[in-house]
This record gives sequence, structure tokens and C-alpha cells, in this order.
Amino acid sequence: MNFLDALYLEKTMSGTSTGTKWLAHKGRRKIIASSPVDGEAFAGIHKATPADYEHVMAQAEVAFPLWRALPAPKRGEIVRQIGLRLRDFKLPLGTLISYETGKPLQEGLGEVQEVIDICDYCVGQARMLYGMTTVSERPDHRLFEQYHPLGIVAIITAFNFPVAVWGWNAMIAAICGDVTVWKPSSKAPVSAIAVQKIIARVLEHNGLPEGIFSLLIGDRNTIGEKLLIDRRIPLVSFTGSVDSGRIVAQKVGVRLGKTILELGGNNAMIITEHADLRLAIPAVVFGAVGTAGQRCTTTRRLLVHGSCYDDVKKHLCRAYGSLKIGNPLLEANHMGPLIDKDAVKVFRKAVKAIINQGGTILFGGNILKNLEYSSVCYVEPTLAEVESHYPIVRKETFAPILYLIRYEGGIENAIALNNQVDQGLASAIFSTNHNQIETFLSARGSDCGIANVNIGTSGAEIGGAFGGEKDTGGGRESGSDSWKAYMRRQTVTVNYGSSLPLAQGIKFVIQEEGERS
Ligand code: UN1
Repeated sequence: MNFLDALYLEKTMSGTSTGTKWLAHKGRRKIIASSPVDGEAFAGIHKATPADYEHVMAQAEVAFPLWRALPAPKRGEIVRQIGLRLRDFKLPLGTLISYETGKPLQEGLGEVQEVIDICDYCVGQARMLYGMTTVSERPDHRLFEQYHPLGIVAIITAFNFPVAVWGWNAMIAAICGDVTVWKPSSKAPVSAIAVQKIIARVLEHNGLPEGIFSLLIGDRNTIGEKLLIDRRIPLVSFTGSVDSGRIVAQKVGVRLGKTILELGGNNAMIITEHADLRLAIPAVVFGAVGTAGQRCTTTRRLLVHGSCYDDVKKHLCRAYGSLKIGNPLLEANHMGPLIDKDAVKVFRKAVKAIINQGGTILFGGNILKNLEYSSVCYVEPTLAEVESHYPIVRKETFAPILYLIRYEGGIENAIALNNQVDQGLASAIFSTNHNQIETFLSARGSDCGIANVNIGTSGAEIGGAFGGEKDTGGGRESGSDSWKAYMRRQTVTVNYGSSLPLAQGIKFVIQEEGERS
């Protein structure tokens, strides 16, 4: 396959890198990377051992003070060069992401673009690590805040965005002066290796030491666990399920480490009686079937006003009927496979639960067989008519299943349904009515970290802070002021006067020996 050669990937590779150097991989156990697109095993990756972990961490500890000492705009320059190199490799890397995860090529390319965008963003942000200056209540005192690099940041990413989520975290951490240790999902290790090889050239070219951007591919129970309990790591940024996030929060919390949690979503889109359906229908379909429903921002619940419910249902059934499912590398196909057999099992179980709990499958619900490939990971995009109280509707099922739910009455009823689930990542409203839109955006509106108007729930731009509330974990990544979580915040009070007034007017007088007599 040409794209593997273009990315300098081999049949068997080490899964451990300190940035510029790969650790010897003899005698290590292997992960076999196979593609859900055609079922082919296309690479073997040697997993990191506990000794490899220690080596990587030792290099990261040495690198941190060196990297921290570079002025932030100089760190931004390295990130700029990474962005340029990613541009050169956009096509083969996007193709690999598509092949390894099963997402359509357009989305694979979009994912690489997301990293390029965050690199560009970080070049500017590197010159804007602002602290606030405020006024002191004491005379001749100055009060201000500053931000310092934090240390070693662990980045644990999921299979569905094997490159972009690393980018949001690692590029921001890099300009903040942190060094990063990345543990990608074992379900998408090859994309991570490809990225590591791309950035290694930039690090070498600039004569940078080992340990600035490290990679550790290994098991959750060995490498993953170590990252959580290691006091040398002040911040763990974790993307994954709510259940795993709870474990991460507890393990890192016990040692009072910081976390950025980007966990599951159960995202709703509201279509009111004032919606422009020409915008809403394609937004729903992309939101529900994009990445085969395996985004944390996927549209899972569609809340439709009774007055346009039948119309929306008819349009959606027609749109779903026109979708093409198959090899995601072919442009004509809208949806590729799920990531693996386990994901297909979860899909099948959810379809059964929908029916058992009283729902109706309006479209799909089946596993696709007899495609031209040996892969067994293709399923039908599925549309189900349900009621919002079904237990299955309250869960995030990482599959292309869209729940159609009718609501009656005013916008507050739709907002109540939007907010009734445990997760709080993304939400959207389609309406042309000012009052409805502003109510949705108000304090009594959507309780999610992302609230969109007349666009879908997924596909966020990098410039905003990305993350959600409630069981989504509360973390924020990517743009806006998310960088602050990757830095050590310090409040400074400077006395430039000749007396020592205490805050709150407290008097504390010491008379020294000589003064008493
Ligand atoms: C994820 O699914 O973990 O907003 C991230 C989006 C993408 C990122 C999704 N930019 O859909």
C-alpha cells in the first residue's frame, strides 16, 4: 500500500519512541494492527515494557527543563515546522487514518487538517500566554498572575480521533513548555507511529533532545496504569469512555494530580417548528453517521417538535435510504465500518435493547454481510423511533444509531429532554426563531459544553474550547483559554514600598530587643 511507504512505515515496528529515537523492539509482545476496512493485518507493533516506560520517563524528566528554558515563541516555531511537515504528509496520513479506523477519507484528511490548524493556532498562542494584572489593596504593592510550564503531561487518546486529539493536547502543551508522553489507543497505533515519525524529522532538524514528544504504545493495565499513578506526571489528559474516565479521575485524584477529561457524549439536536429543514436534515445525517457514529460529538438523539415530526421522519428515512456504505477510501461511500468486532456486538446489543424497550427500527438495524471484503465490521446506519425514558436512550452507544424523539409544546420541553441525560458534551438547535434560540443558549438552556445554532453537534473548530459538563468530565482542550490547564498558575504580590502593611488591615507589631529599652 503506497500510503504506508510514503509514511516510512514498516511491517514490524517499535511502539516506543522518545521523540527522535525508537527503542529496540526485540523480545517485546506485539499488537497486530488490522484494518476494519478489509480485515487485513497490516502491521505489527512491539508493545512498551515497564522498563521502556522508565526509560521514556527518564528522558522526559531530562528534557523538561531544557524545553522549558526555550522562550515560548521559539517553542511555537517548532510547532510551526510540525504543521508544515504535516501539510506535506496530509494525503498519506489521512489515508492511513481512514484505513486504520474505517472513517471516510474526507474525514481522515479533515483530521490531519485539524492538527495543522491547531499548529497554526499554537504559533500565535505561543506569544499570548498572558497573565492578568490587577490592583493591590495595599499601597506600593503590585499584584499579578503568571503562567509557568507544568512538567510532563500524559496524553491518552481514543481510537476514533487517533491523531487530532493528540494534536490539540500535545501542540498546546508544547508551546506551554511541557513535554508530553502519548499513549494512543491500541486500536489505532499505526497512525500514532506515523505522526511520531513525521515530527521526529522536525526535532532532529532543530537539534532538539530526546524526551520532548514521547510515544508509548502498550496495554492499559501496564503502561496506562503507570501513567495514572506516576507522581512525575502533574497532568493527565484523557479521552475515552465515561467508565474509563471515572477510573482515571480516581487514580490521578488519589495523588492529587490534575486531569483533563474528555469523556462520552449523548448529544441531542432539537428541531423546532421554526427550523429550516433544508439545513437541518443534512446536519442530522452527517452528525449521526459521520465516523460511523463513533465521535464523542455524534448526534444520538433527535428531538423533533410534533408539528414537523412526520415531515422530518419522512425526509430522514429517504436520506438514510440514499446512503452508501462500503470502503471508506472510496469517495462515493458515506460511511465505512465500525472499528472492530466488539463494536459490532455493542451495535447489535443496542438494536435488541431498542426493540425490547418498545422502540421501532425505522431504518437499518442490521449487520452488513457479503460486501467485497472479508471485514465483518460493517453495519447499517440506523434510525429508531423511541421514547426519551428508555434506558438505552440514556446511554452512549458508540455506533451509528439515531434516536428519533417527539416533543410537544414550547422550547422549554425540548431543553428539558436535551438536559435529562448524564452526559453533557454537545447540543444543537435548528430554529429561525430568535426567542427559541436565545432561550436554548441562556442559563436555563442547554447544559452542555457545546451549544450550536443551525449547525450539527459534531465537527467543532479548533479555535473554541472543546469539552463538556457532567459525566463528560468537565475538561477543556484545544482553543480559547484551554492552554491554562497545561500551565502552573502563580499569583505574585510585590511590595516595592518601605513598610510592610498586611492584607485585611491586620496589625502585627514586633518590638525588637534594642527598641524596648
Ligand atoms: C472526539 O470524538 O473525541 O467536534 C472528538 C468534532 C471533532 C472532534 C471529536 N472535531 O466532532
